Amino acid sequence: MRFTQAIVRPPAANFAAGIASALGGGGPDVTVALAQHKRYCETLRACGLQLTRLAADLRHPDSTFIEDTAVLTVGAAIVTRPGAPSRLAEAAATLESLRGFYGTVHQIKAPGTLDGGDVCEVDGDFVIGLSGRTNEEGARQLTELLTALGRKSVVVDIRGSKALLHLKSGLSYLGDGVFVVSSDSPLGNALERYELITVSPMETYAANCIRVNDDVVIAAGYPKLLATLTARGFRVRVLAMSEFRKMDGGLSCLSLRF
Ligand code: CIR
Repeated sequence: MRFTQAIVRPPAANFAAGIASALGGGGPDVTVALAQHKRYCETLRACGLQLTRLAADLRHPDSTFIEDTAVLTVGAAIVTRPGAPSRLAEAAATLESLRGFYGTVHQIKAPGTLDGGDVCEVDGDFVIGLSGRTNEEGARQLTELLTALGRKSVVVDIRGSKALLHLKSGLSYLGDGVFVVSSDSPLGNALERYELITVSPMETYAANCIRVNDDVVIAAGYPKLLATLTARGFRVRVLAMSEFRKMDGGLSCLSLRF
């Protein structure tokens, strides 16, 4: 699938007040995070995307992780209801912005909760993860909306995988039948039809990467995955993500691509 647009939101000055990674690693440096975000935006542009940049939001220190606020696919936009109470109101700005691109914008309603990080599109169909953020009702509403659009979806339960905040913390679909998955992926047989590139346990964070048109973007510091993808014929771009990692965010989380 080819993308032409992305919506991004830079980290606010109080980014460090967001929900930190349970894995530790210390608080993020906002100046470094801003520089990393700038490079991220430049890279999306280099991959052919036009960027819409929402204003940084001091009321929501996690709002740079804008992926969690919507699910976008060809012909449909669904604004989510993020599962962390401190993030619930982030979706309002996304809704506003998406109205400029989509005639109808659907919304997940209470008591449903759903984070975009738990939704992976695979050639027009969807995998939806039940997680600490996405509940059964949120997954049910999304499934219903997708079914009405003629799309198939499968719900998988990742709540037993404590290392995974979201479904896409441990898996990325690169297109052409290829997934990148963490070694402890709970999906097992669900993906048996696909080619799986399994990241080594030392490189688990790198399982969150993004295909943007002709390029794959991965986090810096994961040489094995870089070598595997390059050998497999992908054109790979590498971005420093250290400050977002400290807040449990990965490459997919920093944009809505459509
Ligand atoms: C959070 O805990 O919600 C943020 N600190 C990180 C969200 C990362 N988003 C994502 O994986 N889609």
